[in-house]
Amino acid sequence: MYERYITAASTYAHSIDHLFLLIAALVGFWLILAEVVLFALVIKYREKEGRPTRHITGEEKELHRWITIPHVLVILCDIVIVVPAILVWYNIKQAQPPAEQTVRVYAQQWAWSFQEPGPDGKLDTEDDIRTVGELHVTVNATYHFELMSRDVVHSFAIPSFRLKQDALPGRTITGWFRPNRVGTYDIQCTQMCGLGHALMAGRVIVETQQDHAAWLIRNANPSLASLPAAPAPVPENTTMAEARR
Ligand SMILES: [Cu+2]
Repeated sequence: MYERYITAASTYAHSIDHLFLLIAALVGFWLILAEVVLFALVIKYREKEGRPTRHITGEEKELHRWITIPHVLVILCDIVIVVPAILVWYNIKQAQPPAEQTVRVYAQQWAWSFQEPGPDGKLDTEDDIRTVGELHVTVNATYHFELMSRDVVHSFAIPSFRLKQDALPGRTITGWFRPNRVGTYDIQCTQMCGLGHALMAGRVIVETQQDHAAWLIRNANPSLASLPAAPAPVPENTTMAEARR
């Protein structure tokens, strides 16, 4: 629905978008109605020659209704927002579908670094691939991430996935995403974390299974991972992991 303005590249992006639309529609309806009524009353009861000002206490029944009826309606609208909001929250933040891959994300002033499993598919083994500023993932695979901060509070955000999660020093926070569209998307820090906060950008590269497998082979250490000895030629957009070798 918002594809014209912002790409949706994860399985839960649309449920967040629908929630935003619901909130905007309900809040927008009450905003416009309240402003129309306000200005209509201001114009209707403006100062007029010979009309005395009426003292209104708000205690009369017919005046009280101007408060109680909108009040009840706004509370009903709150319920209409809260119920789907809890469902979306539960599906994204509480329930975690089983992971096909797990990656580790480190936030620090002022860069993102990542640890991904190498060709063996397991973290914390010798063929792990470490990158700075670039996360490579496979399309249509469910990823768990373990998010850590090395210094202050940061926030790991991938707007195209509608993913945002604070990173807190001393804690490992887990979450998940499932990219469903091949492409390169921004990673941002969305928590003021110091002078270089605005420069703390990265990107996530969602690639096909074949491209990801080729990237793994190019970046894993062949002597450690028992991989084909001859790595593919280094492409133009050399990653940090590639540059390290
Ligand atoms: Cu920041």
